[in-house]
Amino acid sequence: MTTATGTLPRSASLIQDFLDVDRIRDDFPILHHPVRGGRALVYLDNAATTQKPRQVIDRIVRYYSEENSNVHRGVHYLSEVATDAYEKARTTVKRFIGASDEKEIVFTRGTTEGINLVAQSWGRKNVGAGDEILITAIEHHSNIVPWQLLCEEKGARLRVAPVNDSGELVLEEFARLLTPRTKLVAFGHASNALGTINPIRKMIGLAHAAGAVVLIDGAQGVPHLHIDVRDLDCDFYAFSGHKVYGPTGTGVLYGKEAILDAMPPWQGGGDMILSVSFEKTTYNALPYKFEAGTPNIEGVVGLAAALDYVSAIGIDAIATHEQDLLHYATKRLLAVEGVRIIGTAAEKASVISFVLEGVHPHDIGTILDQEGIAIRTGHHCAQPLMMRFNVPATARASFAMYNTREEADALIVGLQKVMELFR
Ligand code: C6P
Repeated sequence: MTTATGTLPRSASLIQDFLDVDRIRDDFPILHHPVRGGRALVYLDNAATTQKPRQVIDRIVRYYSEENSNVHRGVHYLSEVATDAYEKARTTVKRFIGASDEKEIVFTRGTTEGINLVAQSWGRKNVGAGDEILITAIEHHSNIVPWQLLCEEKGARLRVAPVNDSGELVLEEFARLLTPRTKLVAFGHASNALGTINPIRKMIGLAHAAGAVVLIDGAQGVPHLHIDVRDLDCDFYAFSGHKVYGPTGTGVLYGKEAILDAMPPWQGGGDMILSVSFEKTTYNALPYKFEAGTPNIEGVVGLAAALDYVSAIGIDAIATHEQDLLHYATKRLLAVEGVRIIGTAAEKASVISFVLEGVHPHDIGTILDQEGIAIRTGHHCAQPLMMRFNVPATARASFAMYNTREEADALIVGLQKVMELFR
């Protein structure tokens, strides 16, 4: 079974009907909404964003119908109700990722904002000229550019641990690149472009042994793997709500309390202060110090509903089902003439990147779209990784809890049509 560190279930392919997928699909109204002139939607773009269950949509409607107010500001009834809902959501997130305290849960707009927060606050304070930041070759731009900006500003050096031809981190190289100058190590839990699941427990151990602070980009981890930040012992873990069935514009930055406490605020405004005078401002306690301005209250309560939904189904059951789809679709794809899968790591999240000989990925995406099949094509915000594999772009199918083997079959039929058109 899935463990606290995010190991995938080994027996996945044996358990085809672990989830009641029909019942789950009933919870997602959009899956029953035809596209492209009446075609059934086959939504295989879940790594970009997941669809939302009725439980999340209804929660947002209820928030605006019965609870809407600003938080932490009013003494009136609605402000209390909204504040209560917002803070209860923090507790839900805390439990979901195994944090010790609500103070360690900072609400953000998404993974990107969480990483930028750490770069701008922790980074500016702790990284200096000649210091190093270590990332890996499979990072999303959101886990590259904030560090480049910081390095440029501080005269620090960005180092990159390589991946092998399967898209797996070369752990010995990663270890070799950790030096006494390494201040921070930042890596994805799982790759959005290839699916590779990193051996994060080992990586965290190595980074800590070298005296570095560790940030995990969990955008593609939280939707598929059980997360226990205390057990992992990472210093920061950032993720996006919209990739785990929650609303867009929501995210979480987990940080160890002592580390967050020592960090300066990164944005100024309402809610992050205790008192303001023209001479001096004192800052609010954690986590409010990092939540300047009116937050995305509706989004946060929707995110809590999404995490409750995932918990009720069970992340282990979801992982088992997704692994079944991954293995089934991989096998069927490999049987299609001209298909080459980019990213063949032993441990993968339910993401399959591929190219089709003689066909540009955008053409694949456009033709599949005419059949109602949604995949993503392009560089997946991981251009250095595309260069590593010598491809300008790939087609990417990514599976979620509501996908079925029949949808994987539809993808294969669609690809056969693509091949016929280009033959
Ligand atoms: N990847 C994809 O189609 P935001 O945009 O902040 O919610 O997430 C950014 C991000 C960071 N890290 C990883 C590993 C990601 O996959 C993403 C988002 C989407 O693959 C959109 S580019």
